[in-house]
Amino acid sequence: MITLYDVASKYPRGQTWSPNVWRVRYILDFKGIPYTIVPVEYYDIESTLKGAGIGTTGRRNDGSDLYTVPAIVDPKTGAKVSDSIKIALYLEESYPDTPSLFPHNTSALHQAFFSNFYSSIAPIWVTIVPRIPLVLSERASVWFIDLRSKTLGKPLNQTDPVGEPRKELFRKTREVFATFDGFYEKNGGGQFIMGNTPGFADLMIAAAIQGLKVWGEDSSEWRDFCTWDRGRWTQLLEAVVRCTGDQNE
Ligand SMILES: N[C@@H](CCC(=O)N[C@@H](CS)C(=O)NCC(=O)O)C(=O)O
Repeated sequence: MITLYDVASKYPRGQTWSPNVWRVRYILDFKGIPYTIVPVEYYDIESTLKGAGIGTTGRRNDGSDLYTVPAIVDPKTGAKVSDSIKIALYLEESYPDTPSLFPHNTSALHQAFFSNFYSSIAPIWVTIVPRIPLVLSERASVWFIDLRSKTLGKPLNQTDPVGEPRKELFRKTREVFATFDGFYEKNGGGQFIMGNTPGFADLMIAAAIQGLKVWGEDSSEWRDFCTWDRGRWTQLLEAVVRCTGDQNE
């Protein structure tokens, strides 16, 4: 069975806050591939992945190696893969008898669509990152605050925009979602970008929406977001949850 390394949190076992990990979970669930989750504290990610023989996904600002979750080990093929998009493509290729993420040969379109969506909403994560320590264990939260304050060049609790810049950020993010709502509107009916057929872009967007829940489901940000585009985004999330089912064991 596939092992999926996740970042440990205060969430109940089997749940995650990380949009990157949600991407892989939705894909495994959608394809019906069983997996087991190994939660790893933030400060242990590097040593755990190194120990499992999983490679880096990049470099930190200071030039040191960066190890990230999600990462998977697949005993069926011996593959060890990190980076959510690489994992997605690996699963698509290695499990050809499962539902395709790219029906009717739409790999390029799905990837381009999602890539555009993701880079367009990227500025909003500045409001999520300072809230991540709240969902981590105490030690991991200290570690995270220290690391992010160093990489961001100021204390993490001073990075969340306030006042007019915050309003402007939300206005712009809402416009991005409205643009993508316009694309979904042209799908000929159904909740997914290809109508009634779910695909890669829907799962990836749902994972991003999961990430926004780090605001807190009782927060004014999340409650407001749920009203955007006539509730399109929470409905998409529900539709993705319905078509995936949880294969985590
Ligand atoms: N591009 C990567 C990003 C993954 C990522 O940033 N993961 C975070 C957890 S959500 C991580 O492991 N960070 C480790 C660190 O910053 O030390 C992907 O899509 O998988």
